[in-house]
Amino acid sequence: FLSSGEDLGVVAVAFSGGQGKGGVDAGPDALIKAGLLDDLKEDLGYKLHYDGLIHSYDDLIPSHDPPIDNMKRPTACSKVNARLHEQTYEHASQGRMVLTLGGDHSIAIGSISGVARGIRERLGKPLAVIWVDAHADLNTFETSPSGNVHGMPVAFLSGLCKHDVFSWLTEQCLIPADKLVYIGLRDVDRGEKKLLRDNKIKAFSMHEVDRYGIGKVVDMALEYIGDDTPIHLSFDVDACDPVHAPSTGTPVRGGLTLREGDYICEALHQTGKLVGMDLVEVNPMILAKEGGADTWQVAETVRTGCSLVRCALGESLL
Ligand code: B3U
Ligand code: MN
Ligand code: MN
Repeated sequence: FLSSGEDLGVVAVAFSGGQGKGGVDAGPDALIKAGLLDDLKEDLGYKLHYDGLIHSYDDLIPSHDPPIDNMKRPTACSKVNARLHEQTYEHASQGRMVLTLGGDHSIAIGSISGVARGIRERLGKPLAVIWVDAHADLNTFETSPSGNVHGMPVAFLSGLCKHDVFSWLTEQCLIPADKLVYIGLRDVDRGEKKLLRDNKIKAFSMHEVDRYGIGKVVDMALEYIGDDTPIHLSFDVDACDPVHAPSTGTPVRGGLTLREGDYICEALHQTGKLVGMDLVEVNPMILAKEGGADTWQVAETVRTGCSLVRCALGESLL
């Protein structure tokens, strides 16, 4: 599906407005400082298309941004994602694999919609999304208990929820509900459970990971999506167990081991169908803020994030 396997578009997004905790905007800088992009270039041989910037889109963020219909910071979330959409769309329409480093998970609204539009225009196909997360991020503005947009991206991306705030999300940006698969869920709100059931969305929670093992789960996910569909991997680092990724806004116990996370990424790389990836919710500041500063835990989380991306881009191929 890619015009050349070696071309990689990279967008670094320092955005935290999809939730209330500061620090997740420092995620991309931490990942890049740890050498992630150098590894992709030097070890894995990618030709990087990266503007060298960590985008905070300050020009798009209003000083006053009151809630609309329970959505917090709606204007910032919409404008930042609309700009990011253009960036990932540009890479995808050139036939590049697109890597987006967040930032909180609300940025998947822009990153995935841009890749989806690029793929639709280039190949006439929908984009499939594998969403690896402790949370379903499927709340609508009506079901959300928090009003945080990082808990809503899948509802907007699938078209299950529409709102004027995101009116720029046109039909060709959307992910059909039957091309969406979750892995790693273990903290799903009641309203989200109903949406999952009513729309028959495929989800492999940690229960299924325990029951079948990660190898079988990924096989089943791929079989469900089908052979002819390009895939975007949206990886929330909180899918991994807090042992491996403690420095994130909403850690949930009982998550993926480091190897299970890396395995998902490796297996998706091996399909040759991966056209986009997000790595989000690395928050290098959160533990310091909450009084448990531990540089080792931050380093461990960053190391996990880097490992996931390298595996998705082919690191463990022998
Ligand atoms: N489901 C809750 C909590 C949450 C979602 N995503 C994260 N936390 N990281 C919500 O706010 O929608
Ligand atoms: Mn998430
Ligand atoms: Mn999450």
